[in-house]
Amino acid sequence: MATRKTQSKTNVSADELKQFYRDMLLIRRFEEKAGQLYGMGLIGGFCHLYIGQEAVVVGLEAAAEEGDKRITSYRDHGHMLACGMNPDGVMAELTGREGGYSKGKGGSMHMFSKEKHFYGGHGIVGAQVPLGAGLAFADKYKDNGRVTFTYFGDGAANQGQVYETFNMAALWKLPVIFVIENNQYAMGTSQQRSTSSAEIYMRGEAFGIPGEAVDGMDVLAVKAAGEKAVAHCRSGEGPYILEVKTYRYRGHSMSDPAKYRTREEVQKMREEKDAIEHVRDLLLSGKHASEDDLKAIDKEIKGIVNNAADFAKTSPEPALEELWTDIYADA
Ligand SMILES: Cc1ncc(C[n+]2csc(CCOP(=O)(O)OP(=O)(O)O)c2C)c(N)n1
Ligand SMILES: [Mg+2]
Repeated sequence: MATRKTQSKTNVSADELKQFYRDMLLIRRFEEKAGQLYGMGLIGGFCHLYIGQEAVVVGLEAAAEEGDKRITSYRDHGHMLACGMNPDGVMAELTGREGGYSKGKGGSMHMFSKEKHFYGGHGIVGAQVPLGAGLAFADKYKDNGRVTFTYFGDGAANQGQVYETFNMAALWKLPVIFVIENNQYAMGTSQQRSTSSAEIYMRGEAFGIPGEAVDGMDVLAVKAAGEKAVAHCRSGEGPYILEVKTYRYRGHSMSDPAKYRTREEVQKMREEKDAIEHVRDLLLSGKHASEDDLKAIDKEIKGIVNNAADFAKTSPEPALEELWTDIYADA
């Protein structure tokens, strides 16, 4: 049984380190902008920000190959940006405009990209887990060597359908990586209050699924663990569980009063564990980049995010006729 707890390191080039910095910063700045637009009343409905968790998707995308699939929950903007979806289209979907990924009719939790193999955006907690196994089943059937990253939270990990999925995925040796993004909270409920065993990565033992816990604030450790999981799945050995220990800095959603944890707890994480600061330090201390190099990246990202916000404000609202498209009934 290969269940264990590691904090692995990997050797990366200066260019890759810069790319990690850039990709994580894009998510952070995009989410900050989304938060601002929400505050201005330009985004309606639910909006769950990913700030703090950036190293999870950026590290795992670095372990993925073209054609691999990903599916996640409602906290999904980071996953979309990390797999290369266009920030303009994501932001315009948040504001409910025609130029959005779902033509302005889906919003934050309902975006998809066939081109980037991104299968959503799911608002029902845990629902994406069996769907992710289904995607992997199709790949196994086609024998195409692809792997599916199925992301879900620590709260979702207590759901029954997750274990029905583990059973079938193990039985059929499906090429699926179950990525548990353990940010320590499910809405306002801490892991200590909701979860009998803190070692969620061991939850596959009964099914013979190996699991591993990873420091999710360290993008290099996430990438290394991702590569191991991908190699396991691609070799036909079946599913793998990665419990990625992370933290969200913002509330559960934009309407969260955040009374269940102290400001000091959040501040401590930001100061001591921030994933972007970690890579920034590695770049500067290793002399792989100068302050000016990083400023140039910051400026480039600011430009991309400002353009996305402009696009999201100026793209028109969907036409009335769009009410009758993309629906099951024949209008
Ligand atoms: C089946 C179902 N039950 C309850 C909810 C309400 N709900 C939305 S998010 C959430 C918490 C999920 O926490 P976690 O899985 O840890 O993900 P995180 O929000 O931390 O990313 C709950 C209970 C829901 N959307 N679906
Ligand atoms: Mg959680």
